[in-house]
Amino acid sequence: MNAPRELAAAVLAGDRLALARAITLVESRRAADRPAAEALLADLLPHTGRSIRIGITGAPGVGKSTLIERLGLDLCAKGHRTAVFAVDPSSMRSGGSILGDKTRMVELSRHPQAFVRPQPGGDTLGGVAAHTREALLVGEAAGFDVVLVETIGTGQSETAVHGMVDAFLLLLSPAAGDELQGIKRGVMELADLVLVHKADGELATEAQRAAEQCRMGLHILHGAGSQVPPVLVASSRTGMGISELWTALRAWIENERASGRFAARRSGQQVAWLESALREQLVAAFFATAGHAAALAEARAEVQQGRLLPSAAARQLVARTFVAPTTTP
Ligand SMILES: Nc1nc2c(ncn2[C@@H]2O[C@H](COP(=O)(O)OP(=O)(O)OP(=O)(O)O)[C@@H](O)[C@H]2O)c(=O)[nH]1
Ligand SMILES: [Mg+2]
Repeated sequence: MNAPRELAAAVLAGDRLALARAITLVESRRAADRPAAEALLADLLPHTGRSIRIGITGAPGVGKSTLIERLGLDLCAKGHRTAVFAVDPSSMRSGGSILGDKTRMVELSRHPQAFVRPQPGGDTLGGVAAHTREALLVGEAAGFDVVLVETIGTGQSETAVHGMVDAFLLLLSPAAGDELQGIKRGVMELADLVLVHKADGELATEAQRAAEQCRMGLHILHGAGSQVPPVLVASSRTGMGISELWTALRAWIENERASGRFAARRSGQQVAWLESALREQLVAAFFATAGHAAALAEARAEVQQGRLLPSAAARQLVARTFVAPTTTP
């Protein structure tokens, strides 16, 4: 059961225990697990890429998890199979997992057509993003046709999540005037769709006004003649606007497909993934090369004492790596 080939077959057959095991394997930070993880992924790769991948971001507490649960349950009712992942920089610091201890997706986690994966804590952002990308592929191979990735809109993890999804949804609270100032311009620029959330009770009319303000803001941001992200209004509490959100997401993706941007974005993401993996592995290979620790310590001392220019020291260390025979990590 543990051999990668058997594990892959079980994942493809829809075995949930195998799915959880396979994801644990690709998320493992043990170097010894990498060959098995890569063998598994190689077997699964032909069965990936067929889902719709949606990233969901927004300030803490804006209701991302609640929306995912609501949308996820709706999608399951429509016959879809929904997988949920998270990239959460705050859990990387605390070592905890936001989906683990604060989950509001209780119902979705229990749904037979859903799979909710808490993020493993204690990793770097780059590490988590790489693991989430691979976990997402395992989910697709297991037959999930909608993948939702939650991330907090604080400015660093969005780029990583944007790099692995087909559509990027930004959630705003109805207090949009303040919100727009709090959300970094860069995050606004990444958004493919914007949703003013919690449009219920006393906030219902405020939410409509916020959406209007947001539309104007986006027109200025993107400039005349360019594609401006649709702005929607919804409440996960009442369910208002949730099916419209799905319709808008589908329409947006269909439009991307028809224009060729969908395929271009995915292939661009593959190349970007290659480049970041290459950088990571080069650094790892550098530190794994015999004698480099000593050479680096020596260079550090030289640089500290001002005898050697840091850029020149780096160049010498790199030259040494490419002259000497290297080992792969
Ligand atoms: N009024 C109202 N409250 C909501 C709605 N959706 C979520 N909430 C509430 O907002 C709070 C935060 O919801 P979460 O779904 O945990 O928000 P989040 O964005 O995932 O939060 P983090 O993961 O901590 O960033 C909870 O108390 C929810 O009950 C909504 O549509 N309307
Ligand atoms: Mg959440």
